[in-house]
Amino acid sequence: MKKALITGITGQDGSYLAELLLEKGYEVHGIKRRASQFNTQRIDHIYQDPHVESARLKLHYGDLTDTSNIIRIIQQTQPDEIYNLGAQSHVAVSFESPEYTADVDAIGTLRILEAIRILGLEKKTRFYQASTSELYGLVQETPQKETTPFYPRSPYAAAKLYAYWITVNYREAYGMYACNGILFNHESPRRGETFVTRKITRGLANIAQGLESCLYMGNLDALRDWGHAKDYVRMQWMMLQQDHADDFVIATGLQYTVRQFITWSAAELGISLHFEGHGVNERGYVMAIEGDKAPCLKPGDVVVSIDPRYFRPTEVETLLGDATKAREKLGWVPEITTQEMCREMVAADLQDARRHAFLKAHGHYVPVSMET
Ligand code: NDP
Ligand code: GDR
Repeated sequence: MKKALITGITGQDGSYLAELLLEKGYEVHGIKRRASQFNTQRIDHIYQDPHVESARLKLHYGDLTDTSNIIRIIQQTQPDEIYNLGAQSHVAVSFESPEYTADVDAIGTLRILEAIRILGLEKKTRFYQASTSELYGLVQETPQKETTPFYPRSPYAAAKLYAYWITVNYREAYGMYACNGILFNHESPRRGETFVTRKITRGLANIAQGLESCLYMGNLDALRDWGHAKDYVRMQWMMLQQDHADDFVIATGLQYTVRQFITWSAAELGISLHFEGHGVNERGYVMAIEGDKAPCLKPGDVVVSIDPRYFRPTEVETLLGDATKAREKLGWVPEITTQEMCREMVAADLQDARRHAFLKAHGHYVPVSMET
């Protein structure tokens, strides 16, 4: 039985990847952080009682900032494959906590690679690094592919740049099987609530149910190439099954604006939006309401407004990926379109919002957090 170790197993990608590897018969080890509240919601449905001998999902307390902890977990588990998905993954937050972001995202990667070397596992353990389209930042070429020069635009991207190159370096220096997946944005109903797609689907669903009144947004003109996380974790696994380690761009090859994603999400909820303008201080936009799916709104209500707090000191305006290499060498193509993904996210958030609205109507309301 193959063994995999996933850092970031409690995150969006970690949860989908753990599901996939369990389906494939792996023994899956995951690193979770100690927190003051439960933080395993995304993997609770695949939890296995560790007291049962046949359990194939095993969690270990740990942190990418803790070298001895990383070495010990890798020593104990002796994994065939390590997927390094753990990260302070929020670009805007990286401007607030740049040093921590560098420690986790850059040096955390080095810690794992060094642990593999210290433990003499260079020939046994294959390594996947969660690299990112943010490396392209101020884009030098469109669409972006494996050979496109990098130009990071945030502390997050600069940290991930180090992680990218140290992965390449350990492959070249020590013959390790170490790969970078340069993944463009990918989303799902499990996406963190503060990333733009989820913020939109959750916020609008709450508004449609009368739980909130307005969605405060940053740059609506940003263009992103959004895929579905399920498609992308499949590729993470495929990358570690090749004869030779290599780096691959993973993307859909289509891009849309944040505004377009808002429009789709609203349409799913029966809300038709009218964008009057998009200056920093202009109060946005809704307007006509169609159908009865959003009973709490009336025509003219403002449901989207711009809040300058959500603008970044340096923005990545446009990203568009070219995944030709992944298609030709690995036969990978995304199966879920951006619009289908949006529909799935809205449906999941609407279900949650309805549950909250029902509780509220019966006096059991737990406030939904909107601090994003
Ligand atoms: P999430 O933010 O959903 O998950 C991040 C995971 O990392 C969580 O499990 C989190 O734990 C864990 N983590 C955070 N800090 C530490 C730490 N100090 N030590 C150990 N674990 C830590 O990210 P995604 O699942 O969306 O992304 C997975 C990876 O892919 C990340 O590295 C991200 O940077 C990268 N990436 C993501 C893309 C995307 O569009 N989703 C695109 C390209 C790259 P906890 O649950 O406790 O917070
Ligand atoms: P990104 O994702 O920065 O691309 O990083 P995010 O969803 O945060 O932003 C996408 C774009 O939307 C704009 N935007 C807003 N973003 C947020 N979060 N909140 C807002 O209110 C808002 N309004 C507009 C942003 O300015 C940006 O242009 C994600 C993360 O998953 C990274 O870890 C990963 O590496 C990259 O995707 C690829």
